[in-house]
Amino acid sequence: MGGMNGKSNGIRNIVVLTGAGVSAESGIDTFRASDGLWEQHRVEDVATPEAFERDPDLVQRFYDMRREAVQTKDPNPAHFALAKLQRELDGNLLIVTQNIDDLHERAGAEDVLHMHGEILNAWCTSCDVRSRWTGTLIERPACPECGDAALRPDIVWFGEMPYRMDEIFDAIREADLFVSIGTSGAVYPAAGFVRDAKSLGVATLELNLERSQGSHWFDESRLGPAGTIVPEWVQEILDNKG
Ligand code: BV8
Repeated sequence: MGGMNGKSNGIRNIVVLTGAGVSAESGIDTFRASDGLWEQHRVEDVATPEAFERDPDLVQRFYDMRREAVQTKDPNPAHFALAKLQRELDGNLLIVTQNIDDLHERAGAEDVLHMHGEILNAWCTSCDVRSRWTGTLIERPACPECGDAALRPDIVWFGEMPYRMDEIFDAIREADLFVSIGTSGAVYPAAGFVRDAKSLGVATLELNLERSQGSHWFDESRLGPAGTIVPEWVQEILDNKG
């Protein structure tokens, strides 16, 4: 099967799935690391619709904190390399991210699919409109569209269906290569994409600091910090454009 380095084996369309690890070198906490988010907060207390029902202040404060933090961080070489690949690849590169930060876009990437939502959006549960939001929600501000005090973070919580799943499956079906970057493979349906890709005969590559839970499903795993191994891999692909 064609190498992952694009040696004129016609790798045109690529789907990249990213997780918290691609933003770690930008200073954004990952989830499962020893000092990760889930060490400080119980998922069921802050990232489920039931938690929001039970204690909306706790949930709003959790996301207000992360919304403020994201705006103090900058993209790293992994984000910039993926934006470069998207610009220079002959075919199509879809970046599917589990991350709620906007670092891919700030590095110049377009067409980023946030399957778990975006921290810089507020979602009105009254009029269903999503509005750009950089401030806090704890004080129950009015929806810019309908005026109702019914804004929640535009985040896919556990038990809720991720966004734009059909588009993701269509892109995987059209892809020559599926690449997973900086994710532990612990959360579904994202963690199942590698198997979907494999079953469709798509080549699969993992770029991660350590082996993920789904490592054995990948044709190749390269281990190291994303800020180093992603630019290296991108250069290989571009050097070998058919
Ligand atoms: C749903 C937004 C159903 C919130 C998130 C099948 C089997 C078992 C369970 C399930 C299943 N199907 C569904 C479930 C339940 C659940 C689930 O998967 N539970 C897990 C815990 C077992 N899934 C759901 O609930 C999903 N919804 O199934 O809906 C449905 C069906 C029909 C109709 C209605 C509903 C929704 C899941 C989405 C939840 N929201 N995020 C927020 O951010 O606060 S998930 C959140 O956690 C992230 O988005 C991400 O997805 C996940 C964290 O994972 P990672 O990003 O991978 O981060 P992690 O810290 O774990 O790992 C970091 C990795 O990076 C590590 O491997 C590390 O080595 C590496 N790394 C670190 N530094 C670097 C690095 N790599 C490179 N360079 C570095 N420098």
